[in-house]
Amino acid sequence: MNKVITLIAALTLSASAFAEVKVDQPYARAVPPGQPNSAAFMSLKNNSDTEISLISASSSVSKVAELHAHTNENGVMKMRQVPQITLKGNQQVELKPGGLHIMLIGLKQNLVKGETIDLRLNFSDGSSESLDISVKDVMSGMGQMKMHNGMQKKAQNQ
Ligand SMILES: [Cu+2]
Repeated sequence: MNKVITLIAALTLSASAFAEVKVDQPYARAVPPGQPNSAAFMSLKNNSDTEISLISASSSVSKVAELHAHTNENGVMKMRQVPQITLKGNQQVELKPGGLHIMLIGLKQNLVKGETIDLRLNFSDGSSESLDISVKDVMSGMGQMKMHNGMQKKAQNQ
């Protein structure tokens, strides 16, 4: 299936003019009906010289939004909640499948590809940003690992 088209995110950022953190290409993972959880991803860029942390998030589509990280423990990908996602001065941090993400726990509705959901980010400097983010098909961590292995095989054959 062609995933390229889904890369064209419908970005409708309504960031505050005072926000020091720039949010780029935010999106949420489409999940089939009945799935209790999903996740949101994006790129965060700290445009100030001082450290700012993403300290919490919320969305009307889920009961809770938690900040999560993935760690690889002996080849097993594990997910854990982190208290914050720290952006050093002028640092850019990627939230992406298999890495840092915003976990949407206790979904109140289906997340359907092509739709838009709200997401609010709260930062340690007291600023917050309300985003409308698009829902896209995202491969699961498992799918990614399979693809990775496949690519390695291909490289060896060349
Ligand atoms: Cu998670």
